[in-house]
Order: sequence, then structure tokens, then C-alpha cells
Amino acid sequence: MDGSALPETRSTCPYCGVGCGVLLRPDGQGGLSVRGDPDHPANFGRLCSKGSALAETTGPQGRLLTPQIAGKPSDWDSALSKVADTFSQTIADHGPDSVALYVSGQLLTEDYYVANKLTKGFMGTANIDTNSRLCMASTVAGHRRAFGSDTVPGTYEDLEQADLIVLVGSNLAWCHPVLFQRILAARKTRGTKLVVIDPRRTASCDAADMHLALRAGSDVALFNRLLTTLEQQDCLDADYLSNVDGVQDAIAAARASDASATGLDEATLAEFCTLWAKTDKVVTVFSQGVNQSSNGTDKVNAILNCHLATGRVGKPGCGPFSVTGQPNAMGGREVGGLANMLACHLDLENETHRTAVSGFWNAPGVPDRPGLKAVDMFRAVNDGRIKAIWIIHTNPAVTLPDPDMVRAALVGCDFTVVSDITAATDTARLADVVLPATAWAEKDGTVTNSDRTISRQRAILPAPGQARPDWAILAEVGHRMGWPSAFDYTSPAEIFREHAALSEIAGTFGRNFDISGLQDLSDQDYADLAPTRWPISIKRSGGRFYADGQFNHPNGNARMLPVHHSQPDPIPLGQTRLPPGTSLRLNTGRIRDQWHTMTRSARSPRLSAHLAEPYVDINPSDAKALGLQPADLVKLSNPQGQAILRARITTDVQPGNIFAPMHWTGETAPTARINALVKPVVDPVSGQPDSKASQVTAQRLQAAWYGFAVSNQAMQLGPNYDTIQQSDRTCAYWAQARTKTGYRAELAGLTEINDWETYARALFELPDAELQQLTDKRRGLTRLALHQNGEVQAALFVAPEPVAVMRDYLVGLPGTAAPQILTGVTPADQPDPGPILCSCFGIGMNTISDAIATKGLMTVEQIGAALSAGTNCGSCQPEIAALITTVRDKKTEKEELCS
Ligand SMILES: Nc1nc2c(c(=O)[nH]1)N[C@H]1C(S)=C(S)[C@@H](COP(=O)(O)OP(=O)(O)OC[C@H]3O[C@@H](n4cnc5c(=O)[nH]c(N)nc54)[C@H](O)[C@@H]3O)O[C@H]1N2
Ligand SMILES: Nc1nc2c(c(=O)[nH]1)N[C@H]1C(S)=C(S)[C@@H](COP(=O)(O)OP(=O)(O)OC[C@H]3O[C@@H](n4cnc5c(=O)[nH]c(N)nc54)[C@H](O)[C@@H]3O)O[C@H]1N2
Ligand code: SF4
Ligand SMILES: [Mo]
Repeated sequence: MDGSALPETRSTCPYCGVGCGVLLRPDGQGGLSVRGDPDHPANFGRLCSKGSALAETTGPQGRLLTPQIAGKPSDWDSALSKVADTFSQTIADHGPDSVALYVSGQLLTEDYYVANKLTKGFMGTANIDTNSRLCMASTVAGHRRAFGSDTVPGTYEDLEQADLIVLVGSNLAWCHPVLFQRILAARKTRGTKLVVIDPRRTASCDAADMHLALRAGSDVALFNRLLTTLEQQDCLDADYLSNVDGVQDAIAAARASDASATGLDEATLAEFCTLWAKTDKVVTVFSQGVNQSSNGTDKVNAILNCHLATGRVGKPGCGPFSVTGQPNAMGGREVGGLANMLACHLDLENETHRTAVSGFWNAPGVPDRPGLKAVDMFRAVNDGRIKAIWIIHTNPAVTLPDPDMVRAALVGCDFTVVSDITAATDTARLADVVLPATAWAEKDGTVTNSDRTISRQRAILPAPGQARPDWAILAEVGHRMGWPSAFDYTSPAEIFREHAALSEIAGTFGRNFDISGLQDLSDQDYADLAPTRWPISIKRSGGRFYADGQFNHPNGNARMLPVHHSQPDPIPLGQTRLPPGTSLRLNTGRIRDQWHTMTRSARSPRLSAHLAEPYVDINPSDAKALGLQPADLVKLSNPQGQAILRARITTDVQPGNIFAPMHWTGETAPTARINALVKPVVDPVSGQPDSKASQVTAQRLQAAWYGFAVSNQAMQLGPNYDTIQQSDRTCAYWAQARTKTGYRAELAGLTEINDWETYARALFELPDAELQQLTDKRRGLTRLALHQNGEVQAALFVAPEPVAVMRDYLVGLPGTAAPQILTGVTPADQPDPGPILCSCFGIGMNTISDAIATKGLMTVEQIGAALSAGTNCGSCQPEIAALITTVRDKKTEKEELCS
């Protein structure tokens, strides 16, 4: 059928917590087209690079199509019975706390609700925790300490109504790009000031008025200083503070705090604090630089203290704003997905709440003590206390700190079940049973975004193979474990109504999460549900919280918390040279175009083109001390583990600090699994791991050879995990990525290889292809290409130092004649586009730099008009802006030199 004849369906982007609306149109051939929904209140038609490329992530390739038991295809009946029977037997033999579920902020609310009900209501254990422990737990704990409830007070409109926006530990330009674009648009009309607080220079800084490159970990000292300024400059709101407890203690702690811990000079501190103090409409946006800290909850409360002190909470254009990471991180908090929460924001430790919930569920009882939090949960698997675990929609063998402990735990566990859309993940490879789940475009339900807006995700593609929705798999296991009436669901609409009805009870206990107004939705109403912000009840709908000074602590007040800066940093301030063996502080995070462990985003060639290889950013002074040259491979180590990454030498990171992305896995670059180095140190209040502050040492990898390869099919790069343990293997490092024509890979080895032809034929699985080879013995270069039917199938470039070829040109050659491929450079009449900046239109950095230099383009808009770059999703605009500055600075330097 002609795709254009099919109607568009409204749905929600399955990536980040902005929760953008998408319009999906099936193409009639199993795929779809995507555009931003102009009517969705999160994005009004905008999408970022990841959202724009969603269509490239669907399709059957790599999908898990049948249940698997012990690595062999099975059928649903056998697999479900195996799961249900083993869980029941384990509980019978060892008690309910011997089983656990580890779930995800990417589950739909309906899936999540059933998982939580099954575990806490029926299995009789609170051992259900979620990857949101790695993500939002410090905010949840901070909100509860300050407000008495985990409620985000504000809305997205506040970002447009603010006069000052402060991003703390948030790279919004890359991680919540559509919100960043909304801020930039508002800035044009309103002149909003933007301040970024991040030890690292990020794409978000390119548009900022101020970048406070504070010393990593020192946020409490900074916000304590702000609180004292607010007091000194008479900015405290006495009326509002009459409903806030702990004010004097918090101020006393702030006064005792030493702002020099931030490493910022006095003038910068004063400028920032005064700006904040004198601007009524200020929104402080915070994310993982705050949450993922060993003092994350204190960091959250240090920020909330300043907003409470000034009454800048829940009013138009002002408030603290924790942006959620995953598409349904907020929904997970609603259903009580954390091991220490109950459904609908109710408290597990509160007997009245427990009785109400178990009565509503008609459950045997709800456990009266919290279950194990993520890190402890896997420790309990490792030491045998937990004997059966079911992991749903998350990849902990990559993303938890110390994933090698997680691997060992799962290998040793009596029974591991994984529900995923693919079996090719580091975690699923270790499971006894793997269950095929439907993916985002194939399933129905709801998600709640950062500003409490509930949106529908709608199925528009058929489930591939035997894949089933997560809620249906969970409900079927509930059936088979002996609770058929409690898990009798036939549709997500039914589950949603039940959740909404339970929230009415929560409402009667004074909880803000009350969506009881939706409990009577008909199936059709549910099918048509438009984006709706909670609460939705007879009492109130939508809007903001806490402007009225009414909070959720039992006495109705809020609390300011005394917080202290407590992060010793072994790297002396202002240090410029690094003594050998000194440890570096490893900061980790995200890149613009990949999503976590890449099981979806890496399927898109254009997303993979932005940053195709794992890397570590390192300051020039440290690089010099370590004898590193740009593009060298560097080996990071600490007693826990190792990783090998490409060095990028840049002043974006401070001396003594390095940054590496979290995305690469055993599937894509086994030696670059950065969490191997991340220690399982957690915040004592929230249990959230500190993923941004592990100590490591670095050294140059003494590779015997480096390689770059392109191929029209996936390369045979060896075991997907243990290459790093066996450094004498032929390939000590590899990283493979998708391209438009197939795949590209970076390689390096520690031992000389004499017969490159044999190596290449095995790598590309082309035993009979025609060989074209070029060897330069003196320079140690080998280049070879394999042709079939007059077309290049694959090529390999080897050198004793990092390979210098035009990668972005070479990746386009497989499948073409390309007789000159071994030169490794573009023919004279074709320019080299350079690394792709604009992934929507595939426009490279060199193309844009040339246009800036030769056509005199001075603005992002002019570049858009001339090249289209940055005119679709706009996610690359901050990088284009930075490039304009670099090219202009270079030009000025040159002019100055000439004059
Ligand atoms: N492209 C992309 N977008 C995503 C995701 C993705 O995988 N890819 N994931 C989503 C998810 S689940 C999440 S949670 C969000 C995360 O979104 P962000 O929190 O914005 O992302 P991160 O890169 O993890 O970390 C943010 C910043 O914290 C800084 N930081 C480190 N230590 C400190 C410190 O001590 N103080 C301060 N102030 N800053 C510090 C880091 O340098 C980093 O720039 O992104 C969401 N959006
Ligand atoms: N070093 C470091 N580590 C970190 C972080 C960091 O900043 N630094 N950030 C942490 C944070 S904030 C987060 S949120 C986590 C994220 O970490 P994870 O949740 O572990 O990472 P994902 O790659 O999102 O894993 C999702 C899995 O679900 C599968 N999947 C996709 N769709 C479906 C579906 O519909 N159903 C089912 N059942 N499965 C599906 C995917 O294939 C994939 O295997 O990582 C954390 N780890
Ligand atoms: S900002 Fe991008 S990734 Fe996040 S929801 Fe919107 S389109 Fe999806
Ligand atoms: Mo997250």
C-alpha cells in the first residue's frame, strides 16, 4: 500500500523525559515516517536529532522474535511456566526476599504498575527497584525531604516565562534538546539570561551568558554561598518562610560553608549570586551532575533551599526544576517503582497506606520494609541472597557501576530472566530465559514527562514474531503464579483505570498525585486521550504546586535542610601538571545522538555518524604529562577495572578531570565499557550511585598497530566481552558503528600481524573476494580492499600510529567501484566533508567551516540558509555556533599576525 494514503497516528517519542509528541505514519512496508506533533504541549512540532531519526530504528533486524530458554528458541507457554514456576518455587523454598525484579523508567506506566503490583502486592517482597535509582533517586529523596512529597512544582512554560535559567549539572542542549530549543527561542524574545554550572564545558555553554566551571562535586558549597547572599541582600521572603521549617539551621550551615571549595574566583561567585538574587523569575534546572553524586540528595536540597528561602517555587517563571531523563521516569515515580515507595506516591513505611493499597489490590499484604536498592540488589544476587531475578527494559550489565560484579552475579544466579526487544545485549546474553517484548511503535500505554504531562504511546506497527507487550507478559506470570483475578487484564486501558482509581485513595491521604478524574475513561476515551498534566481530580487539575505555601509534610510546612560541602578532592586546585600515576577524576555522561546502551539509536546510520567511537576528553596539561598525542588510545585503570578509549585533548575539561561517554558496550566496543571503572559508591540518603567521580589513572596504550575498516556488512571482531582481559589477543581494541553503506570500525592491536590478507579476509568474512593491496614497509603502512563484481565490499587501513585517512569519505565507498580507495583520501575534485555535525542533512564540519571562511557566514541562520545545516531538528545549532566562533577566532588571529 502507498504509505502516504495511511493516516498519521499521534504518539510520544520513546527517548528522553521531555516527552515530545510525534506523528507516525506507517509506510505500508513495515516501516514508518516520523514528524513532530505541532499540537503536543512539550514540543509544538519540534524534534531533536534522535526523535527525527526514530524511523531508522524500527524493523525486524536484530529483534528477538521468540522466547529463549538456555539460549534456544522456545514457545511462550514453556517460557512463562518456567518463569512462574521458578519464582514460585524459589519463594516457597527461600522466602519472598529471595526473588527480585529490576525494571526501568522506560517502561510504560501500565507495564510498570503491573510489575510493582505483582512484586509488592503478591510476591510479598519489596525487592523491585529500577534504573531510576541511577537517575532520579536523589531528586526524589530531596523533594521528599523539602516538600514532604516527590512533586515537581513547575511546568515547561516556566522555562519560557523565566528571566534567568540556571542549568546545574545538566547538558540540556544534548540531553533535553527540545527544552533547550524552547529556552533559546524564549531568549530571543525575552532576553532570558542563561547560566551553566558544570565543571566541564558542554554544548549547553555555547549559548550561555555565564559558564561556572566549578570544581567537580562542589555544588553544595556554591548554593550555600548563594543562600548567604540571598540573606545578605535581603531577598528572603518572610511570608513564605512562615510555612517553612529549618530556615535558621540551613542558613547557619550555609554561613559555615566555604565557597572557595568551588574553585571559582570571588568576582564570578558574586556576579552569579547577585544575578540570581536580583532576578525574581529564576528557574534552576538540574540533572545528573546533581543527582549522580555521593552527596546528590544534599545537592538537591542546597538548590531547593534557595528557592524556598525566596518563595520562588511553583510560580510562573520560577522554581526548581528537576528534568527527568527517561521517557517515563516520572511515571515510575507515580506507580512506586522504587524499592522504598508504594504505588501512587504512598509510603511503604506507613501502615495506613499499606493497608489501603493491599485492600485495594485485594492482595495478601504489602511488605512493611523497603526492598533492596539497585546496587545492593545486585550485591544480594552476587552473594546468593537473591536466587531469581527478572530484569525488564534495562541493561544493568553495562549501566550499573561495577558491571563486572553484575555480570558475575548474573552468571552465578540460579535463575535470571530478561525481557528485551533484542537478545544481543550484555545483560540478555547472561539470562536463562529471554522474553521478547514489543518495542515503542508496537505498544500501547502512557508515559509521564518532566512536567507531569501524561501522553499516550500508540501502537502503529504489528508486533514482530511472537513479541508481546511488557504488561501482558507480567500479567501472565501473575496468573500462573496463582493470582488470576488480580492480573486479569485484557488491555492497558483497564490497567490505567485501576491505577487512576488507586490514586484517588492517595488523594484522600493528601498526596498530590491524584488522577482520579481519569478513572472512568472508556476504552475509546483512553484511545483518544490527549496530553494531560496531573493532578486531575474533582479538587484540581494541572497547574503548579506550592506557590500557596501548602506542603505535604504532616504539619503542612516545607523544610530547608542544613547541608554541608563534603567532597574531598585529591587533585590540588590550580594544578597544571600531573605527576605520573596521579589519579584523574572520571566524569561520565551522554552524547547528543546516542541513547544509553545504543540498542536502538545505534541502528541509525546518521545518528552513529556524529560520534562514531568511544572517547575520553583530557586536558592538554594532563595529556602532556602523560605523553599523549591527539587520537592516541589511552588506557584508564583503577583497582576495579580498565577501559581503552580514544583520547581527545581539549580544554573543555579541567586539569585533573576527564570525561567519557557511557554508551559503549560489549556489543559495540568491549574495551570501552566505562562503568567498568565506576565505583559503586552511593549517596547515603537516596542510594543513587555516583557515576561522575571515580578515580582512575591513565596511560598511553602502546599499540603495535592501529586500523580503520569499512565494510558493507558487520565485521567479525571477536568476543564481545573479554578482549580487554586478554590483551595479547590480535585485537586489543575495537569499536564498530553503523554507516549508510554498512559498518565502520576502529581497531588496534598489541602484537604485530604479519599476514594482513588472512586477517582481513577473516574480519570481513570474504575468503574469495578479489584483493587490492598496498604496502609501505618503510612507514609500516598496509592498506587493502576486497572487491566483488566490480564493487568494493570492504577495506582496511593499518598504520603504526593512529590511522590518518578521510573516514567520512571512506564510509561512503562500500558498494561502489571506488578504484582509488587505497589512497584513503577524496579525489582532488571532491572535498572532504569532515565529521558529521548536522545528522539530519549529513553535513560535515569541514563543509560548514569552509562556508564560514569563504562565504563570510556569521550566524547559525546564515549557515542554515546556505547549507540547510541545523534547519531541521536544530540539535546541532550549539555546535555550529561554536564552530563559527572557532573559525572567526582563527581568522582574527591570522589577520592580527598579518597586520
Ligand atoms: N542524547 C541523549 N539524551 C539523553 C539520554 C541519552 O542517553 N542520550 N539519556 C536521558 C537520561 S536517562 C538522562 S538521566 C538525562 C541526563 O541528562 P544530563 O544530566 O544533562 O546528562 P549527563 O551527560 O549525564 O550529565 C550532565 C552533566 O553533569 C556534569 N557534571 C559532572 N559532575 C558534576 C558536578 O559535580 N557538578 C555539576 N554541576 N555538574 C557535574 C557533567 O559534566 C555533564 O555535562 O539525559 C536524557 N537524555
Ligand atoms: N557511567 C554512567 N552510568 C550510568 C549513567 C551515567 O550518566 N554514567 N546514567 C544512568 C542513568 S541516568 C540511566 S537512566 C541508566 C540507563 O541505563 P539502561 O536502562 O540500562 O540503558 P538502556 O540502554 O536504556 O537499556 C534499555 C534496555 O531495554 C531494551 N528495550 C527497549 N525497548 C524495550 C521494550 O519496549 N521492552 C523491553 N522489555 N525492553 C526494551 C533495550 O534494548 C535495552 O537493552 O544508566 C545509568 N548509568
Ligand atoms: S527532546 Fe528529542 S529525544 Fe527527547 S523526547 Fe523530544 S524528540 Fe525525543
Ligand atoms: Mo537517566
